[in-house]
This record gives sequence, C-alpha cells and structure tokens, in this order.
Amino acid sequence: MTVSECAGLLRGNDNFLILTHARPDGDTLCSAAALCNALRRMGKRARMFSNPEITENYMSFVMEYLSDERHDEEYVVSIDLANDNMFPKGFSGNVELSIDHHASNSGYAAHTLLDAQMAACGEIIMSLIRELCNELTLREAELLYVAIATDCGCFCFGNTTARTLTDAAQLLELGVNNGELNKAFFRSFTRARIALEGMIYSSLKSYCDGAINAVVITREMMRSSGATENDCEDLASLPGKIRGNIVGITVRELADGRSKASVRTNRQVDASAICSRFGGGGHFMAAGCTADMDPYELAGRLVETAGSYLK
Ligand SMILES: [Mn+2]
Repeated sequence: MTVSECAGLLRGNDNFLILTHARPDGDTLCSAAALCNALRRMGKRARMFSNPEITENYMSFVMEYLSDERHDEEYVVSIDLANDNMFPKGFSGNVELSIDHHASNSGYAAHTLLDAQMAACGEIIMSLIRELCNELTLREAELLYVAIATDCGCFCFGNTTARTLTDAAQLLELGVNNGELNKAFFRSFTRARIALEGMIYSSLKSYCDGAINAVVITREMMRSSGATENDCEDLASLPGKIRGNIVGITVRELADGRSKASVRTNRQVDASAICSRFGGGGHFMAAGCTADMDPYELAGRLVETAGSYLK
C-alpha cells in the first residue's frame, strides 16, 4: 500500500498497540515512539508494547510511550518487523498493519506498508507523520533522527542514500541536535567497554599476511574490565577493522568451558562454510559456532580452516 493509503487506515482506527522487534534496535524503537507520539497528537489512544529487551540507552527515548494497559479491541501495528519470528517476547496475536523496510518481509500482517529502498523505517514513518499531521514536532524529529542514524551507522553504511541524507537534513532544520545525539549513540562508551576493547586489541593475532585476524575474549578479560553483556555489542566487527582483513575471527570463552566464535568475512570467503566445520552456520559474510574447546584452541582451528579457504 502507499503512504497515503496507510495514513487513511490509521485515521479510520483507534486504540493502537505498536510492536517493536525482538532484541530491539534504534530504528524499531524510535520509529515506533515517533508514530505513537503522532497518533496521540491526533487524539488517538496509542501505546507501545512493553518489549522486555529494551536496553538502557534507548529507555529514556521510549519510556513515555510504553504501557501494559490493554485497550479494548486494539489495532496492532508492527514497525521494522520482517516476519513473525521477530515478535517481541511476550506478544502473540495478529498484526493488522506492518510498516517495514526489509525486502524479505513475509507478508504476515493483514496490510503492509513496505519500502525496501529506505535505509530505515524512520524514513517511512517521517513521510507517514507528514501525511497524518502535516508537520513533525521536535520530539518526533529527534526520535526519527535516532531511528535513521542508528540503522545506517551514522550515515556510514552503504544503505545510506541521497534520500537518507535529505531526510536527516530536514530533521536538523526542525531543530535536532545531531552532534549531541551522535555523541550519545556513536561516540561515547562505558569505561568497561573501552578497557575490554583495549584487551581485545592486545590479544589480536594476524595470519596470512594480515588476511586473517583473530581475537580472543576470555572470562578473565570480562572480569578485570568490569564489562557486562551490555558492553559487548558488535565486538565481532573489531578484527575486520584492520586494513587488508578478509576473515575476522572473534572467540569468546563461555562460563560452561565451551567457546563461541563469530566469523566475519568480506565477499571473497564464505563465513558459514568455515563455521559449519565446527557445527555452526549463518550467512555468507557473518556466521558463528560454539565448540567444546578452550578459546585459544578454537581460534587456532578456525584460523587453519579459514586459511584453507583463502587458497
Ligand atoms: Mn530497521
């Protein structure tokens, strides 16, 4: 359906329940919050589902929209949710409307507003709010900036288009403080995270003229840095930052004595083929496995296997 058809559907309904996806990110959360704010401005009743996995960094942005209080006959709208196995923990039921930018959207909802050209759902919500309310409020603009910026790596990833930058520019014109939000989401980290990264970089070993880079994260490193799970986001991308890297291997020691590996590759080597040798799998450029070995042993075995794929 088109944005204006979707706006018509929303205008004709009330008592909205807005869903975000499992392990929620900035796009699903802040797009949902912006839509919730706009629906409330229109005099509608709207709430966001209390997704139990919302992390601390987003809580202050979405808190005022979360509610467990059910309205009667709720109209369920999902945001950034490609299929029904991404439903948030604690939700089951039917979805009336899915607003999404994943080309793989399975069509699980009764109606779908899909635009796979968009870098973030935030861009679709931006058009939709304009259609519904003519203008965006500063609050909505801030939420949409976070939604868009987090889904395109602060305008660094290849999904960033001219349209993405134009949308962001319009949000800045509405008064969004991009410097402050970028600092909060992309340029500041906990002391524990920085300490842990230091240890990880110190553990780095390079092989095959730097085409393979491997790091190990032991339980002792977690303990001495004071890092928790919240500090461990995207650690698997660290070895791949080295220029010339083709296969980046990150191995983490688990509490039960086993080890868990993440393998990231560029287009030249199949990460899932490497991991399948150890009972794992995944995508071509990002895969993982868990093995009954100490982390240094698993790292060594993965380096050896990756080396055989380079030839
Ligand atoms: Mn998204």
